[in-house]
Amino acid sequence: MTDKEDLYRRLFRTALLIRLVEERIIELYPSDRIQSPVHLSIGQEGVAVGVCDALNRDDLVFATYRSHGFYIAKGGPLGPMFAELYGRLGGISKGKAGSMHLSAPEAGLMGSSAVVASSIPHAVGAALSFKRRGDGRVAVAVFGDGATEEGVYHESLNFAALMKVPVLFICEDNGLAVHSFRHVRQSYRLVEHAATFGIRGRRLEEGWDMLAVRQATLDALAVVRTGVPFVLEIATGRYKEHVGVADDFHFGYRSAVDINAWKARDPLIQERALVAELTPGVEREIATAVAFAEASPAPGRAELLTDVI
Ligand SMILES: Cc1ncc(C[n+]2csc(CCOP(=O)(O)OP(=O)(O)O)c2C)c(N)n1
Ligand SMILES: [Mg+2]
Repeated sequence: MTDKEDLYRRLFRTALLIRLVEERIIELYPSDRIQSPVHLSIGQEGVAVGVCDALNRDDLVFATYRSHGFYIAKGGPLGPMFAELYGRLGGISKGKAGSMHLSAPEAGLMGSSAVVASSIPHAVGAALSFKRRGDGRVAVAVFGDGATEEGVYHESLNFAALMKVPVLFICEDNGLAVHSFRHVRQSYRLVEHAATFGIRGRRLEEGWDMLAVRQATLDALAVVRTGVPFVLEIATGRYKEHVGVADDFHFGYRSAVDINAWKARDPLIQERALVAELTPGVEREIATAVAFAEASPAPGRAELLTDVI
């Protein structure tokens, strides 16, 4: 196998793991064992996989409530992730954080938050600390297109540009904030907007293409590692409803046609032979993780006030 084929299989397997984990979540959800709301990233896996593969393990990612993909792609442990969704003691945060606040600091996923845009300034702060220590690491802020409408996004760009810190801003542009399309919400284009702060940027249309995302991230990181911010906007498609495990075409705000265009290019749908070959191993990994969560005890009263202050 060539290096390129090897790389593609590695990316593909991680993307498939994310997709099948979220499909398992869909199956489990009606049983009520998952104790938190879930924001699925089915359709968006290529972004998490391509970005994280380009990073070093000690580069830090700060993400959102829609971060199962980034948690897995950055190398967070799967059993503790399921246990976290279950609200169990074996969870990565002993069951107190849930799906929307995943973290795996030892793997470089520093944190994620349900409050839109709130982890963006944290990434900028981490980047400032890396700069002061001169240790060559970078911080990555991951956020949706809707998050760029929050004031703190603009403040963060300004501060990052002024202080010249090594932060990569990754916008996952799925075109939607809940049920609202981007064109009715925004009068700016992200790359041009970043340029007004003196920040270089790029928009990538092929968010389904893991190799293209990885290469665009490597190119952006080459700039960031010189000690300046960069904005990388990646177009992608959310297949499921905003929050929850169902489809949402019956709401009438969008039609399946919009998403079918993404599905037609989605390697996890189109490359059936590779999916069939890799699925059994991935399913075994997921079964072990779910069994870990099922066996993990619920936190008792003694845990009520630990780790919260
Ligand atoms: C500060 C804040 N305002 C509003 C909300 C409600 N809210 C949750 S997700 C969301 C849409 C965000 O869209 P986007 O940033 O594009 O991310 P996506 O859900 O598409 O991944 C909103 C408005 C919130 N959680 N936090
Ligand atoms: Mg969005």
